[in-house]
This record gives sequence, structure tokens and C-alpha cells, in this order.
Amino acid sequence: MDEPAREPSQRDYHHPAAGWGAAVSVAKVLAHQHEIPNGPKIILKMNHEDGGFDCPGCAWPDDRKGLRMDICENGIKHSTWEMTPKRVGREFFAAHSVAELSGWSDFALEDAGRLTEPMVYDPATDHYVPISWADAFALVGRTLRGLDSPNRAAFYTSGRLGNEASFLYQWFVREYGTNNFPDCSNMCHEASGVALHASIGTNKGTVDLTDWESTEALILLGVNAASNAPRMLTYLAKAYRRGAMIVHVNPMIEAAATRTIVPHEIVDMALFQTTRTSTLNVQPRIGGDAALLRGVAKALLEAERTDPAAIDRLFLERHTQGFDEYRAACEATPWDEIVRQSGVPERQIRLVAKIYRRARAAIIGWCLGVTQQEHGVDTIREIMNVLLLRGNIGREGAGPCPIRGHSNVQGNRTCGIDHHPTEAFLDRLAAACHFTPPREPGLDVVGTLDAMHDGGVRVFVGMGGNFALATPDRAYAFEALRRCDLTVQVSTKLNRSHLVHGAQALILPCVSRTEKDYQATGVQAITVEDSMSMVHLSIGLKEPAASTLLSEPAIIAGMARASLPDSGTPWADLVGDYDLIRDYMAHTLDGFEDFNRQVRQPLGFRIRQPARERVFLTGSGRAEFSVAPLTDVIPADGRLMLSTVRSHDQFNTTIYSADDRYRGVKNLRTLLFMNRADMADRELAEFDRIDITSIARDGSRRTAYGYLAVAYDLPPGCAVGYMPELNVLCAIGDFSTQSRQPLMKHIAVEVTKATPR
Ligand SMILES: Nc1nc2c(c(=O)[nH]1)N[C@H]1C(S)=C(S)[C@@H](COP(=O)(O)OP(=O)(O)OC[C@H]3O[C@@H](n4cnc5c(=O)[nH]c(N)nc54)[C@H](O)[C@@H]3O)O[C@H]1N2
Ligand SMILES: Nc1nc2c(c(=O)[nH]1)N[C@H]1C(S)=C(S)[C@@H](COP(=O)(O)OP(=O)(O)OC[C@H]3O[C@@H](n4cnc5c(=O)[nH]c(N)nc54)[C@H](O)[C@@H]3O)O[C@H]1N2
Ligand SMILES: [Mo]
Repeated sequence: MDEPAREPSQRDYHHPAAGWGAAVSVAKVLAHQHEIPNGPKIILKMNHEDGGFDCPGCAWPDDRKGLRMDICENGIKHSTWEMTPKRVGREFFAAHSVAELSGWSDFALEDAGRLTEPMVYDPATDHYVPISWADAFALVGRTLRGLDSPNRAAFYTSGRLGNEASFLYQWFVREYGTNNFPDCSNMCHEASGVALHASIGTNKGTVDLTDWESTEALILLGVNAASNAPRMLTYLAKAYRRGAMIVHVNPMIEAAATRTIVPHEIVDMALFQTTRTSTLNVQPRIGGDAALLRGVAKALLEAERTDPAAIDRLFLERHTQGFDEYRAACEATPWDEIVRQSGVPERQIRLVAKIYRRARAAIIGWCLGVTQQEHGVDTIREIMNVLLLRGNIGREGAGPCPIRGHSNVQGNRTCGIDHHPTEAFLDRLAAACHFTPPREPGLDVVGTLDAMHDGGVRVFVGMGGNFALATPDRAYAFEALRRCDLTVQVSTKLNRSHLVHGAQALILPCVSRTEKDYQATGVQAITVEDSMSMVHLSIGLKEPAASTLLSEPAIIAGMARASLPDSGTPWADLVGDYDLIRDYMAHTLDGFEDFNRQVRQPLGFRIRQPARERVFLTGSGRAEFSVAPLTDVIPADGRLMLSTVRSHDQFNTTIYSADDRYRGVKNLRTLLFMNRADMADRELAEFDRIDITSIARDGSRRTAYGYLAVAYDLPPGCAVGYMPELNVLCAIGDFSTQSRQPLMKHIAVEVTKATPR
């Protein structure tokens, strides 16, 4: 079922980000999905201020100034991917056994089309066969009720789930009796939540788009914005034109760090007019950010000797705790260590510090390049330290800006998807929803995999996502899923997690965000929260892919009624009218008072953010400096540090093509970007076949065979390849001790010429 193999190639990309390259790429995807007649009409309603659906792609906020159309190339790809006319129904499953489908590529599985009806695995024939919704729910209920403890089940959430479904899901699961909520955040921005909470008493960023429009300096670490948050390009271009300084910190110089054609500006498109999107590109070694930031702080403190305005004394005295210790830590860290660990020359670090010092207001933004590291929490706390030094929080144009991933991953947490909920949240939930939630913390992603592996968890429910591929340690994850008594996947498209299943398995297909959600009181709207804490409505516009689909809230309620026969919760009423769910949310969630009215304002509403008002809900009531020592991030002799990233043509585990336009790659995913000198050391020529072996902390080794070496502008000692394929190399035990995030961007590897196999 694979597409015919085409010759792989790589050439440096010299065109601006977005612009015509993006337009051509969109046209190809639309053509592939046969959506040309219908797609554009629907797409124009995406992220619309008065109606329409929220883009199911990334979590970058919508333009708040009434721009009628705020869309990007990749948003169009994600939406049309859901809108495909292809269908996967009972005939499809009758024609293909699970063993046969297991031989298909991940691309081919999703490309088969939208799932249409509930299916159950039949071990006698190795085929999925149809099952009624009632019987499917009964199977879930029977199995969950049969477990000796509710903690024998785990309930995964992927970040597309809307707020109402998230709230209902955590209600069902907690009423059932467990806090086992592994979610994609555990692999994504867990470190940001932990660090921000310790530093400023909130687990979210504090800036919004108006701050982006007025800031004088933007420092962006570890994000590939042109591919993963393309709507940010417009803001980078606007900032550059205003004269703001933009510093990109990334071992790779990504497309967003060069220039762009602003997609909305038709004249720019027509004239190929480009705007620069970068003042300075800094290429640290993988994991070198903490040292770089320590250098920036050290330079600031040195500058203060002659320029008292280099730091904001008044802010430090009034609002922070621990400055003296931090200053001492900076003074005690020698420059040569900073330079060695960051991989950045002192002169360049001082230049970053100068840019930062000269800006009256600065934003520091970051994504996975920072979070998926052993010391991700320390690094984000160092980001906060640097911001605090100049009082860059709680005023216009300034503050921390974690760039979130999935379109509603931030909303999931807000609505209670949290394996470690606070007592205060559980108290309010108990009072508002009239049941007794469990108090014992639950399992996260790594904990769930371990528990499934050793028999502690017997039932896995996946609310979206692709747990089998997204999680670390492929072989271990597959075994964990296969050891379950029951796996339940609520999905829109066929994926690997349906084929790597428990003794019993269900596929429950759902209505997608682009589609109308019909319930007893009419078509329902859902809400989502973006990266900058704005909550707004999303209404699907297309007819559902099949009349047999149910919405996510309806599936959750169906499982709840079957599992909790004595529940006093009005499950059917809640599903009949999502306003009712929102009423319960208003009583439970901080900042959601009068939710139904607030969210119906034209642009929705912003969740209160105390740190934005310089109210710090930490133990001391002040923003807290941290004083972590620099850790050694340099790979041992003969080894490289590998970071796994997304290509331009994928959304997490969904692969649209084997191209990666901005990195100049065609028809190739099994590659390893390497520094030329590291290739020469290993006597490797361009496109030589290699084996990549990771060395885990416990000494265990895992190998990816037959990859191709590709020379790329990367610091020495660094290597980059694609997720999710390279999850074969992530060891289950290698997660951050600070955040429990798997180390997906910090994998020690050895690279050798491929041995013929
Ligand atoms: N089109 C599209 N959009 C997406 C997604 C998608 O798959 N496709 N995924 C969504 C999700 S869930 C998320 S979380 C986000 C992810 O958005 P990103 O964080 O941009 O995702 P990655 O592709 O993993 O890229 C990480 C970047 O970090 C850099 N990097 C690697 N190691 C280091 C390091 O040690 N230091 C620094 N400073 N940089 C480093 C890499 O070179 C790369 O540019 O995007 C979201 N948006
Ligand atoms: N090595 C490595 N691994 C990583 C990462 C990395 O950088 N490196 N990144 C990690 C990160 S940041 C994340 S967020 C995770 C992502 O992990 P997941 O969220 O688990 O994975 P996705 O690929 O986003 O899930 C895609 C599937 O979701 C289903 N789906 C799509 N839309 C809907 C919907 O509306 N409703 C429902 N119910 N299902 C839907 C489809 O069936 C599709 O196959 O991966 C993590 N894994
Ligand atoms: Mo993510």
C-alpha cells in the first residue's frame, strides 16, 4: 500500500517561508483529498470571528483584531485531512485482517479514510467486525466494572479534545474512581507547567498577541515556527518591520529564522515581497540553552556595574525572591563553562544580552527544543530568571510565552485532564458535580506504559491520538498495549494504535471538529483554549462523515452510563445540551464564571492570569528565582546527541508526505541530519546508509537500521531525525527526573556505516 518509492534528495531551501511554496503544497494536498470543489469554501470559515470552527492544527491564537481570515498552509492540510471523502467501514475491515493491515505504512493506514462505525476485534478471524454502539458501551462497562480497582484502567487524552468533552471525560473517569490520566502534555509541555508554577505560581504563559505586537525584543528557543505554528510568521514579520529585534535560538536555522512572505498580504504574494523574520540566529548545541541563558544573565549582571538600568532593581525588590542567591550562582559560573556547555561563543552570548538589555519590553518564547530535555524544567526556570532580571512580566510587550502544541492541549489541563490534580480543584469538582473524586495521584504516560507492561493496568482508553506511535520506546509500548485485557480507541482515522491492541479491542469513531455535532437540542458548539489562554467557540460546518458517528461527549457519556449504573449524574441531559456541561464547568473551573455568556462574546474571553497582573501565587507570594547548577550536556567521545523533530509535512504521527520542504528534503524520512565534520569522522558521504544506536542510561541499546546520512548546518556533536519513527531509540527509563517527560530531544547515539542485514 506504500506509494511507489521515489529518489530521495536534499538541497538547501532558499525561498522565503509561507508564500507560493505553501500555496503549491496546499493545492497538492487538496487535490489528493479530492476536496478542491468544497475545501476552500469550508476553509474560509476556519478561525472566523463570528462562527466557524477552530483550526484543529496548532494552538497559536487567532488574530484578535477582526481579521476575517487567519489561516495557514498546515492548518489547511490538517482540516482537509479530516474532510477526505474516503471511508473506512465494515467492508474495509472485512477485506483486510489486522495482520495484513499491520504491514501497511502509517501513511497508508490514515490515508484509507474516515472511520465510520464502531468495530470490535474478533480474535477468531483476526478481523475487526461491526458492533452496535450499545454493545460497545456494554463491553467497556462490563470490563471496567470487573476490575479489582479503578486504578487498573488508564484514560489517555490527545490535545484535540474540546473543553466540554475534556471536562466530561475527567468527570466520568473520576466518578469511576481513578486519576490515571496520561495525556500528550506529558510528552509535550509538562516541563513548562512545572517550571512556570514554581517560578510565578501559574502553569501558563502570560503574554497575548497584543504583547507580540508591542514588544521590542523576541527571543525564541527550540521552535520550528514555519512548520509547527505557521501563523506566528505574520507576527514575526510585523515585529521585524516595526524594528523589534528577533533572536532565534536553535541548533538548526529553521525557515522562520530567515524571511517570509506574509500569506494574507496579497500584494506581497504577487510581488514575491519578502520580510525578514530574524535579527540574529544562535545555534547552541542540543541541550545548550540553559548555559546560553546563564550567560545572558551573567552579562546583564556585569553590565549593571556601569549601567544601573541593566536590571530592574525596583521590580526585583518588590516582586521577587532569591535574587541574591541567583546573582551569586551567575557569578560563580565561569564563562568558559558557559561557552563549552552552550556551544555558543562568548561574543555571541554577549550580543544576545545586549539586544535583550536594550529592549524596553521583551518576550521569551519556547517549544519542544527546550521542554523535551532532561533539564527542561531548569532551562525554563532560567528563562524566567532572565525575564525577572529586567521585570519583563506583567507589563505590555513582556513575558514568558510557551508555544503550545495541539490545538486544545492547554484547554485539556484547564478542564481537569491532570493525573496530579490539586486538592482545591477536586474540592470544587466534588461540590459542583456531587460525587467523591479519588485523591490519590494517578499515572502519566511513562507510568501508564510501565503499569500496562507489568500488569498493573489492564484497560486502556485512548481519547484521540496515537498512543502506540507517539510514546517512547516502540517495542516496549507495543508490548504494553498488547498485554491489556481491553484497548479502546476513540478516533477519526485508522492508525497504528488500532492494530497494536489488547486481548479485546474497540475502535469507536467520532465526529470531527470540522463537522456538525447534532444533539437533542440541535447543533452544538464546543470551546477551545489557545496557547495564550483565550477561550472561544468552535462550530463544525460539514455534515458528519457518516450518520453512524457519535460526538466525543456522547461516546464519553455512553461509556459512563455503562460503567456507572448507579451514577446520579445526568449524562443524557449533558450530552443533549452542551450549555449544561458549561454550567457545571462554570461552577468548577477558576475563571469560567458565567461561562455560557462569556464565551458567546464575539472573540470569546481570556482566562484570568494572576501573574500577568504581577500577582504571584507562589509560597512566598513573589516570583521565585532558581539557582540550578549547569549540567553536562556534552555527548561522550564518539557519540552524538540526537533530537527527534517533525518534518514540514506531518502532524505528529500523521504523515502527509515524505517531503520536508523548508529543509529541502524530498522523498525521505529515514534520514539523520549530521554535521559535516561528524560525517567525515565516520567516513560517511552524503546519503550513505547508516545504523543509529542509542545508549540508554541503564546501558541498554536500541538500533534504527538503514537510515541515510544527510549533511546539514548543525553544531558538531548534534544530530536530528524525525519523530515518530525514531521513538524506537527512546528508552522507557530515560525521562526527565524534573518533569517525567521522555527525553525525545536528548538521546545519546552512536552512528556507524550500515551493516548489511
Ligand atoms: N504542522 C504541524 N504543526 C504542529 C505539529 C505538527 O506535527 N505539525 N505538532 C504540534 C505539537 S503537538 C507541538 S508540541 C508543536 C511542536 O512544535 P516544535 O517544538 O517546533 O516541534 P519540533 O518539530 O519537535 O521542533 C523542535 C525544534 O527544536 C529544535 N531543537 C532541538 N533540540 C534543541 C535544543 O536543544 N535547543 C533548542 N533551542 N532547540 C532545539 C529543533 O531544531 C526544532 O526546530 O507543534 C504543533 N504544531
Ligand atoms: N520522538 C518523539 N516523540 C514524540 C514527540 C517528539 O517530538 N519526538 N512529540 C510528542 C508530542 S509533543 C505529542 S503532543 C505527542 C502526540 O501524540 P498524540 O496526540 O497521541 O498523536 P497524534 O499524532 O496527534 O494523534 C493522531 C490521531 O488522532 C486521531 N484524531 C485526529 N483528530 C481527532 C479528533 O478530532 N478526535 C479524536 N478522538 N481523534 C482524533 C486520529 O485517529 C489520528 O490518527 O507525540 C509525542 N511524541
Ligand atoms: Mo505536543
